[in-house]
Amino acid sequence: MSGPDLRRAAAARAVDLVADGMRLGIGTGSTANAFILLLGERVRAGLDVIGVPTSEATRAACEAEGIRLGSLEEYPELDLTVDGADEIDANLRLIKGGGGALLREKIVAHASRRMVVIADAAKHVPVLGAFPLPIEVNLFGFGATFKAIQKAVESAGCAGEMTLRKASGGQPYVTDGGHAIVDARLQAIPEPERLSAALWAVPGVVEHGLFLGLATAAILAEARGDEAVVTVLGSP
Ligand code: ABF
Repeated sequence: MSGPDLRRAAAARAVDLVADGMRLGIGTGSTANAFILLLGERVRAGLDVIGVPTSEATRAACEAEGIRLGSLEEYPELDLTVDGADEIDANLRLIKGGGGALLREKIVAHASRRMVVIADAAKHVPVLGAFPLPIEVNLFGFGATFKAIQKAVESAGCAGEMTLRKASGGQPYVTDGGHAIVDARLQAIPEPERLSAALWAVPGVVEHGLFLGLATAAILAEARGDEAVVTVLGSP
């Protein structure tokens, strides 16, 4: 049982939640891509939905599958968002943004009545933070913002190394929104709400990858022998 099989198993359960006429937030990443492929099959079989993509990469993937797309200007309220995550805790708190799409992902999730996370069960953790927390920043005044982020992190009882994310060519990574990302390697985030509030208080921080109170369910797939077993947390 490979990673792609597990992603497909979680995505298949999520596709079953999609009903005709829904306005759907569509996530980013390899698990979300598995969902997009399965959704494309349903659309070609007659399912009528409108998708709002969370990244330019997802827009392209949806277009390739013939999924009708709209925007939050046209559809400010969505029925359901299906997206991946980097970490998920027992309270459905998430770290997202390893793929760099956290700002659009959070805007879309916030506009949705329900947000269902699809993931490999290995991403279900007792405490968030082993995965580096992405923090999206405006590059103006970066030196000052970086220092303020360090202080904010300490004030929330966390510590660790922080680095400006680089693209493969070595230049700073640029998000779809034209911002940079600081990755905070904190190992553990004992109080995610406290860290979230502290980061939001820093003016140059555009958004961070802690998704708190947004996910309503998580569909987690794990291998048992030759089978993918799917567990659902929360109410999908
Ligand atoms: C998006 O893609 C992100 O928020 C998260 O960083 C990543 C998960 O990717 P994958 O599904 O490829 O593991 O959902």
